[in-house]
Amino acid sequence: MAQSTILLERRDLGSTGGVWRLTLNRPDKLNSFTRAMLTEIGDALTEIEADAEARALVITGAGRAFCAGQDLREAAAVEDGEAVRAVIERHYNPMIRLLRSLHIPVMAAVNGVAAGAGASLAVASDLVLAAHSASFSFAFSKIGLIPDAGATYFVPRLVGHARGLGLALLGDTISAETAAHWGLIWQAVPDTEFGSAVETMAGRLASLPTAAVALMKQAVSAGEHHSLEQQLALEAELQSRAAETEDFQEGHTAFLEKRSPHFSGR
Ligand code: T3D
Repeated sequence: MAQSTILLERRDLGSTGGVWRLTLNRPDKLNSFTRAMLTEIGDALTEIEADAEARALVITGAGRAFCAGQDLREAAAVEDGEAVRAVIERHYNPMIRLLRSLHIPVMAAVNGVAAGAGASLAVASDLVLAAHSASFSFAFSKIGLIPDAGATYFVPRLVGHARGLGLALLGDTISAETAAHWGLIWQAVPDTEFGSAVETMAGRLASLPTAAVALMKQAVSAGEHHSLEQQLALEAELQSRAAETEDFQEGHTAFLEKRSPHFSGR
């Protein structure tokens, strides 16, 4: 696949699978999204989903930014409601759906500013690590738009209605440390430790019982809109499937043998 606006790499873990890394790669424009880039991201996520041996995905940005959202120069060229609807329905919404349906854990490694739909992409990931110098801005109101790419869904669920709506209304930029303090992201780490923290976390995610992770993600997502009864029934169903995995056998045996488990993801 010809790739110019993203970099896609797969680090082989031998018999236990591989870790994917998707780098948004328009550093001179702060990795803002063009149609071409969104198409490449969609293709990449489809390729990753088809990789039955994948164990984790890391999404990050090249250069000093994570992603500054929609490329506003490209958007200006097609500026009307139907064109915006089309790009959302053809690109942004499928990207978020694909990301959320991946069977593997997804980490956003936020190396710098995450603005607009770039911030939306980050918070749609399963776990967000950010460098202290990174920041988050749902700056849509500054250009007369509303948050999209799932931000109106994820942000209030992560930080609560008051802060979620406040971030949307004011479009304020918050630091990585504030984002962590508010529960928008998992952790903010000093810049000097960011690279190693990302590698360590990617390794941890890749060593998880991946089949159970997929079921866990399904359960937690469904819990957002289920009643307790529905969720208890779903947990029983999904737990019975987790209990049929090789990793459950390994985890159980490892406990009894007083050793660390070595999960294969199966
Ligand atoms: O429109 C639709 O299709 C609907 C979908 C909308 C989804 C959205 O994401 S809307 C929100 C779009 N994003 C923004 O509003 C953020 C715009 N960017 C900024 O506010 C600032 O660039 C930042 C706060 C992110 C960073 O500021 P700073 O001072 O660190 O950098 P800079 O100098 O502003 O940017 C550096 C370069 O990147 C610069 O290019 P130049 O002048 O050197 O050639 C700048 O124009 C470019 N850049 C940054 N963000 C964008 C961008 N170019 C195009 N689109 C951008 N979003």
